Amino acid sequence: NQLRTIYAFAREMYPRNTKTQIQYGTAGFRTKATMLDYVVYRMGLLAVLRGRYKKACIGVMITASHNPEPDNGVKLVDPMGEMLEQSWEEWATKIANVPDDQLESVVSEIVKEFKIDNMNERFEVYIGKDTRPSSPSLAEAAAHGVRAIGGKPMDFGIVTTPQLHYFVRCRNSRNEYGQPNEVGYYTKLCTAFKKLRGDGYSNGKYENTIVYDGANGVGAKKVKFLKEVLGDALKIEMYNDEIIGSGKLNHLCGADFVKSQQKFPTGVPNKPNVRCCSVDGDADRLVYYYKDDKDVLHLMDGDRLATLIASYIKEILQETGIDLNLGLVQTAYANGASTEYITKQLKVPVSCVPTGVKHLHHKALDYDIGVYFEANGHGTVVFSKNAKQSLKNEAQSNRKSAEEKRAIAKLLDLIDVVNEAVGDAISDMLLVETILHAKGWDIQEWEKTYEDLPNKLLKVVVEDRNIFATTDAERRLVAPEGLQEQIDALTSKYPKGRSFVRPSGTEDVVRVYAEAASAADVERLGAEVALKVF
Ligand code: NG1
Ligand code: ZN
Repeated sequence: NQLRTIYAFAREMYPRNTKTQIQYGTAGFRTKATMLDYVVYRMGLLAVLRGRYKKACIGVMITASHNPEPDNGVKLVDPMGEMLEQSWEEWATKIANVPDDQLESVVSEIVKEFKIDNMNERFEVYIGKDTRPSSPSLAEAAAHGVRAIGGKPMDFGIVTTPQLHYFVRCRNSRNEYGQPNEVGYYTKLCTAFKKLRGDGYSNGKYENTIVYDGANGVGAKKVKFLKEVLGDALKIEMYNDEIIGSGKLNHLCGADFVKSQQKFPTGVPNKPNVRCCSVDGDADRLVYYYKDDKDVLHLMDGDRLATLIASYIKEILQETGIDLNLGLVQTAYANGASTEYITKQLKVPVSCVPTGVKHLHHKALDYDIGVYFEANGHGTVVFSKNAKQSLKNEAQSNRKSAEEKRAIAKLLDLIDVVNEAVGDAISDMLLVETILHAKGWDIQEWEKTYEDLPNKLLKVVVEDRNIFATTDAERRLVAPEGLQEQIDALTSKYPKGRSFVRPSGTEDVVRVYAEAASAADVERLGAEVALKVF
């Protein structure tokens, strides 16, 4: 009976009137918003099935992050607030692409495959959306899908992607992680932030004001609340907070624009040497930057966030006298200088994994404390149960000196500033501000820790990007045959030369990354490798 409802509903309200195939990639489904109604409805169905299988609350987020305003997308959030488990991505792709009259049979197939025997249980599905004009009707489609198969949709309205991940995690942790709502989120993060900051809001070269670019999206909307909760503890000067439907979402501003164009965003006052930050359209990425007296942009991207955070955690860990292993996870896009700095100077182990947050997150869980960031500014810190437990135990222990106990308390507060579920621009900003404050640094001091190698990221449009296959965390090609040897020959000509080629998981292009000791060399190396790919 339930199956019949699903089908009838689909045919009437969300028919699949296209032949175009769509794929659940690293960022879920993402395309023109007008193409997504039926896909999102079906993700509502899948979320309930996943929830019954995991016996947990699942999330559905409607967003296309840094894409232009007419695009939209949908992704599912797993019980601990992580990205959907990879093996289910194939089911997502399958259920999204079958004709309407095969929906029933795919649902039955999933039920059978995963031996789902609790089809009458009504788990909650948490739904969130960004500020795109197309988001409300898509969130409604998700809720319809959830209801059609007997689940319980709960719509949180406009929230950042990381907020929705956080709510799902709280819900499934029996509220041990925090309260699954916005008040709970701001309270947890801001209480810890203020405690760490103490009474002295400025310190050394650190000034208590940050210029914030909200990308005309949810990151702007949400920072208004944050400002209220923080009060004087951090002065946030917000720009790019245009209203919904202005068409300006991510337009010439936001974290993706600043990082990929290496340009100062429009809409932000161009004052020299001022600490600025930008978030992206769903507030899960963050970059810092400033312009110098000569109008040159200095960018602190995800690699810089990672090294700053890891170095600070290492410092406090030493003060606690507790032996926990700390590690950093990067992708091949991390600047070689950052990897060298963190391994050789900070002596923190680094692992490299394929592109995609799920890979970074997964690897970070191998450490007691795992810091991970993509160069584009998406990342967070994860703390193992063991780490949290030993910190809590030692905080009470007689063996620890007063000084060590202070460090332990500091680290425990720092954990509460972090959204461990997923990379979170708001939480990451509070974390960076905490560290700069503690160190008494301005952004220039931060920049001095190491010097980035000149680098170049190019897109090459090819006939079929699927012929490119990689290995070694995407750092080497295994197909087409012979191409890797040619790349090796080119890179060996340049001091500190490094280059790799991989098919994009989100666009129909092949990406070429190049890095070398000088700007002139990197231009040459990038162009030479791109020509081989073309
Ligand atoms: P692809 O298109 O697979 O390179 C891009 C980003 C990733 C990640 C995903 C998901 C680069 C080079 N790649 O992946 O870091 O953020 O999008 O949004 O920035
Ligand atoms: Zn994003």
